[in-house]
Amino acid sequence: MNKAIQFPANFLWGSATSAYQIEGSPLADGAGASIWQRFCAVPGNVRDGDHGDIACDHYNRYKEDVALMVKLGLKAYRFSVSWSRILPQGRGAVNQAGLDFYSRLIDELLANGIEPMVTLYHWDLPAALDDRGGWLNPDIADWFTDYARVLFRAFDGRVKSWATLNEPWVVTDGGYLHGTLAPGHRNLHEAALASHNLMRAHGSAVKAYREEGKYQIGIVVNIEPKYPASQSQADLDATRRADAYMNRQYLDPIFLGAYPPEMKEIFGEAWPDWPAADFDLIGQKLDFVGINYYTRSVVRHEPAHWPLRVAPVRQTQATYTETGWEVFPQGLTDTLVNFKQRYGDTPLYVMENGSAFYDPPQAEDGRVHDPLRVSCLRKNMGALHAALELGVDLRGYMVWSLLDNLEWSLGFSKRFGIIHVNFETQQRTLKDSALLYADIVASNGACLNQPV
Ligand code: PNW
Repeated sequence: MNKAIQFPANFLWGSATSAYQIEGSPLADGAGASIWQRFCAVPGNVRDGDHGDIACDHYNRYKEDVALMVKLGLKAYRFSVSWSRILPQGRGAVNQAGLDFYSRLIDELLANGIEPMVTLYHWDLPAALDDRGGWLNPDIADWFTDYARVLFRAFDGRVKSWATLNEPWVVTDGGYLHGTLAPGHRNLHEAALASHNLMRAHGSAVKAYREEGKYQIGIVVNIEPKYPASQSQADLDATRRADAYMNRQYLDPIFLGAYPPEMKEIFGEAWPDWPAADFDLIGQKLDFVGINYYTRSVVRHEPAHWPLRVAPVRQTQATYTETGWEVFPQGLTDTLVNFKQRYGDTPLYVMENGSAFYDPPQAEDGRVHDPLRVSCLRKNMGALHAALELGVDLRGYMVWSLLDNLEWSLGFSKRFGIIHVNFETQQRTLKDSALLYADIVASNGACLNQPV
């Protein structure tokens, strides 16, 4: 933090979004429904009954949104493809009009010198596949691979950076263990199965990419470093379980060939001995790993909490964001350094990092002042730079998010954007954090050395 900040000349600065959170028009041009469309339609699932039917209307306004990226000087854009736009039934017939939308978006990015970074799965499973069991059906590894091949064949070359899954942990924990996200199940046995099938699907798609593609493929995981609330053995064990469940569950099988032993401690008989051959598939070599970092967690032993027996401990001196996440920039450095120590030198990208805060009403000067987000961004940049200084092979940073958007079950109530979206008028306004980010990108971080 003390050293003058200067990122490498080729550092890839960008922003991230996901399909269901911004696109709107979920059934346009022959698309099939996704589990998120279904989930939003059930009263009580999403705050205020919000849904993604319109969202940021990005499906129609993508050119305007790319123009905003140009204005900010961004060099990359991470977005996801909606599986059911490409394959309305999840498998079988390809919907050309769905491919055409992403083709137009990719062309618009390339014409403006912005590198497209595509995520194949950011949680919006085709509803037709959920009807066949979704992530619980072992056939999903093949369904996902067939879908991935369609995209590789259509776009590889124009797209040079692919990610299979966004945050498998959230897919399982929210979708199959606690039921807070689509498809809303709450079942320990299902969570184990969904996790393993996600990893099989990931590995299978990477394998297919080696036949179809020429550039880079990786995975994106969310990492939340865990710190013990005390040095008692019970708290240390709780920390180990929490870390295994959230952080090591998906990276260990890829890089070390096995799930953490804690999985059985947590899941008991719901965690089977998986076929050994699956780990050859899961362990495909990756070109990069994407890390999403938002917060840390200080944890203690709590026998009443199912199934981890872990409870978070609120930090009385800390700032918390609107999603209840502690502002803890040091955790970003720790996360990147820990990755290097445990798994070695794979190129890393921070694929998401950001914060939800209440944005005061638009000021008279027509600007959106978001001092808390600005402060977080500055601190996170220091933490990011510190990781580079410590020798982490870090290639780029994607801020979450380009636009305020549908924050899943929290609806539109939480704003993560560096660009404000008025959801009544669809007007976009750069927040102060966007202006700061533009300066960071233009100066490769050097602007952060000036006193505020
Ligand atoms: C990520 N957690 O979700 C997602 O990739 C984005 O789509 C989302 O909008 C963003 O972060 C902000 O929430 C996460 O509980 C959801 O640790 C939950 C957690 C982490 C990431």
